[in-house]
Amino acid sequence: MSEYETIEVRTENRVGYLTLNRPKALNALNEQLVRELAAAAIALDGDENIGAIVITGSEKAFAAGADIKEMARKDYTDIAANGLFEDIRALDRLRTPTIAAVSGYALGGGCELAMACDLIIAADSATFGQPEINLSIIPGLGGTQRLPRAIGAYKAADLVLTARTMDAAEAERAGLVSRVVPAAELLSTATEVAETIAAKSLPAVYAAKAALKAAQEGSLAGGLSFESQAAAGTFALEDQTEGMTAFAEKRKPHFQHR
Ligand code: CO8
Repeated sequence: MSEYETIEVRTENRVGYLTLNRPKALNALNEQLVRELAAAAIALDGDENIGAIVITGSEKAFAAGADIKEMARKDYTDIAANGLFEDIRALDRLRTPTIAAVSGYALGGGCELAMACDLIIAADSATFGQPEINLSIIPGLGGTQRLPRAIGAYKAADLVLTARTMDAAEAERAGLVSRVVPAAELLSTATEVAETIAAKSLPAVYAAKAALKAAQEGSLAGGLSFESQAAAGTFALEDQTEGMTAFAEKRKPHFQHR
């Protein structure tokens, strides 16, 4: 029996797959799901044989938000004192690249979960939005911070303040989505992207991800300084020698992830 009730976990070809599995609630995030997702992601991140993590849902819903029925009972003091879904921050600390493979609804906490990943690959059926304002709450899992960084202040304000949603094509034009593919090709494309990343030198990928994250978080000067240190660090890798030797010898590199 799986140790998790609300997600499914499998691994194949150096890729870990985490599938949200609360179909009756359109994969709405509850405390148990977020806790299980974080625990499974941390376990995959600690496995040297895993080079990329795919997070996905069902055809109808990546995740239709936080679980409104569970949240309805909470008041300010509950959330201020105990937090809510704080385990989701674990995704920010992963060294391994994460890919959200989004089909159907990615709303509220679902959109925020996708944005907590490094890449977002969307089916042409995907719908993104932050409709929290309709419930008289606001995004609380990163939406007001990551959406403006991804799509710009004015488009983000449109989504967060009016609750309107974007289809996959608009989300791609706006820069929220890495690639849009026909729904039937979503998982095969996410797998191809994940396996491509997982075949690279793992420590070089860690360095690239860390430098990309620095671009989201700090000043340009701080980010450039971080990048130059991280880039210098990749020259300490055995895989750097192998990668450059293989290029000169016109062959494929054999990375040892060292
Ligand atoms: N929470 C709980 N249950 C849900 C949710 C949800 N977010 N979304 C759907 N469901 C349930 C429905 O209640 C329904 O259950 P039942 O069959 O028992 O009635 C089942 O899933 C199927 O849903 P629908 O019948 O509504 O399916 P439709 O295809 O008609 O509609 C929609 C799909 C448009 C996605 C619709 O379900 C919807 O609008 N859902 C809510 C979307 C939403 O508002 N999301 C934002 C939630 S708030 C949030 O995410 C805040 C995060 C930050 C909190 C942190 C604070 C600190």
